[in-house]
Amino acid sequence: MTSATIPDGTDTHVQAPTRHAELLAWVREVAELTQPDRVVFADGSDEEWDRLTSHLVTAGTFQQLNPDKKPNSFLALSDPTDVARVESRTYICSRNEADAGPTNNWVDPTEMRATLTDLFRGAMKGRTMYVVPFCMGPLGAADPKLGVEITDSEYVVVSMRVMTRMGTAALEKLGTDRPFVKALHSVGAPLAEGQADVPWPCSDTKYITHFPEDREIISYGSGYGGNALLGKKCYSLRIASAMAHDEGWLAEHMLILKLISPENKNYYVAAAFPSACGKTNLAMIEPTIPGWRAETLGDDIAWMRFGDDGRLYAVNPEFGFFGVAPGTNWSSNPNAMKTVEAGNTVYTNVALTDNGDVWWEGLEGDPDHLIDWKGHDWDRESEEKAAHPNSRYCTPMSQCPTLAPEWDDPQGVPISAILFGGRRKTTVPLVTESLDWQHGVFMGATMSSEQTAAAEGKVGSVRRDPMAMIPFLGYHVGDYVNHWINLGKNADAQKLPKIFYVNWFRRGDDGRFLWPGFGENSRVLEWIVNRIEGAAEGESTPVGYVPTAAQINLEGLDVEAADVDESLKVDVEEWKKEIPLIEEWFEFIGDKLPSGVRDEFEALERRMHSH
Ligand code: GTP
Ligand code: SPV
Ligand code: MN
Repeated sequence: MTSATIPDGTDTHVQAPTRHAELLAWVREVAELTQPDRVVFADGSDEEWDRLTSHLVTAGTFQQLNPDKKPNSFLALSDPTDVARVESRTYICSRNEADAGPTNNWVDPTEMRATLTDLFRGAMKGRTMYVVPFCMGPLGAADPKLGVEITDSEYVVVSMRVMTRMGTAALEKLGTDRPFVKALHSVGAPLAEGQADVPWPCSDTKYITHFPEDREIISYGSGYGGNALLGKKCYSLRIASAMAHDEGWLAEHMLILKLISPENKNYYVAAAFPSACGKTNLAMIEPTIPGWRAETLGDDIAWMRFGDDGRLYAVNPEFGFFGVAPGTNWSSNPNAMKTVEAGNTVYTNVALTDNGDVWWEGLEGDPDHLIDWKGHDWDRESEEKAAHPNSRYCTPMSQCPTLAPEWDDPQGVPISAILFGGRRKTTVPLVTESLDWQHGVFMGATMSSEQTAAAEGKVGSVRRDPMAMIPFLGYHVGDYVNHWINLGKNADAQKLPKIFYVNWFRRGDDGRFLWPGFGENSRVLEWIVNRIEGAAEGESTPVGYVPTAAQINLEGLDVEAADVDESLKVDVEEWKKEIPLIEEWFEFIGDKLPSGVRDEFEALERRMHSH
């Protein structure tokens, strides 16, 4: 189907493989503004992958890894200033400032569009402009969630092929008039006539902007992950959360996991932990307790809506994993290792070994010599880390050995439990069951975590991060929490998932983790499932139901009993220190904080005082 031509910056014309009038008009408009040397529609084929990866190798962006170790896989080393999401440069440009809320940067949309138009003028000179049609979630959905990313980065095109259902199939779904999210991206590094390119083009000026009412994204200046792969955080969380608020569903920063009990019963669990706090690891868990098995449905994002039967169903909108490399190894996460070993993987900012393989801190092996993520020689005496703490692998979900067979089902899977969790050295017990939905929403709304390397900022400082969504909300945080409360009010309480709060990261005085984590987290999951079935005991504490060490299955676990006790301890004096922090947080949220959450806070205070 060739029916339209697109002029590029050199006034040659490209045959466009679509008759979608709005798409064609937009592509034309962007090409005229950005002046690329050529316009290419991405089809998602193997031929295209080979062509683009070869191009990236020639350009020096990619190094081909040793095919005996890592078939069809590549290493990219980014510019050292372009290594993580840039929250300070991320904007929600709602029409009214009040709708962006206190947690987001806001600029008037007209003003922001004017700024961006200036930046995008000629921004793709000397480059190719790719038009990348994609679908978030199964292509077979009745109402597929479509998008088109226009980008001048080949790295983005190949990464989008791994992370989304991309290319011809998505373009066919677009038909001639299906609505889609416009996602415009440029690395912001035009090339003058004859100017040589750098391996990782980007700009010091960065804007990651969202226009929630227009369902539109414009990103400038960064080539990295969540800043540039616009189907991920920008679409599937920030724009989708605004859609979900309007349409009565949820777009969440959650993994989706299937647990299979020794009785062969399936339980689906969704869990929200902030960036670099354990979602991928839990999504691919290998249970250590006999009889239990686990399968993976998603490791970062869940879209959830109520089914006709009144249960909450979750779908993973993504098609690949963009996982944290450091700490991933054959014992902590063997399934992630098997997924990447199958090949077809793009690594960013990990280290290169002398035999053309990759290495990062925490991986098995003790290399003498490496090329580090900055491209410098590295040996064991080196002070700097070989891999950046936020280095990542980008790998197809289909290669995951524990992938659940229902992963591509547009229906999704019915969720029995929702877990919230953060990274807290103190105070927060290993696991706490909420009293009911509203109390669970309060737990989610007040959850807190120590800052990680997944975004710019001081690593380790504690911040409130409701439902792990603070960096990803497309609207006002108070309206968001209220949306959660209302969904619970309108649902059948018996069918709602139970809500739990977990903390794998509590530490002893010497800084050691009190709980071994990883596969051993299956012991906590077993307690959670047994609570759902009414088959496990827990103690009633001021913060919720918390098991004693005797109430969870510790058989065969090689840990000091005192550490397990400490990991489960509810220390009311420590919790009292949280009270002013929560008050401060509520003040920050302001008038839109739902009364139900305030009621839960007052009830918590009362329970603590009468304790
Ligand atoms: P994003 O992709 O940024 O959203 O991160 P994520 O939530 O998927 O985090 P991931 O599973 O990649 O884990 C991040 C870091 O936490 C890694 O270094 C892991 O080794 C570590 N981690 C994960 N689970 C556990 C655990 O149970 N205990 C401890 N101590 N560390 C863990
Ligand atoms: C996160 O930071 O939560 C990620 C990585 O999953 S990114 O795609 O950069 O957002
Ligand atoms: Mn994430």
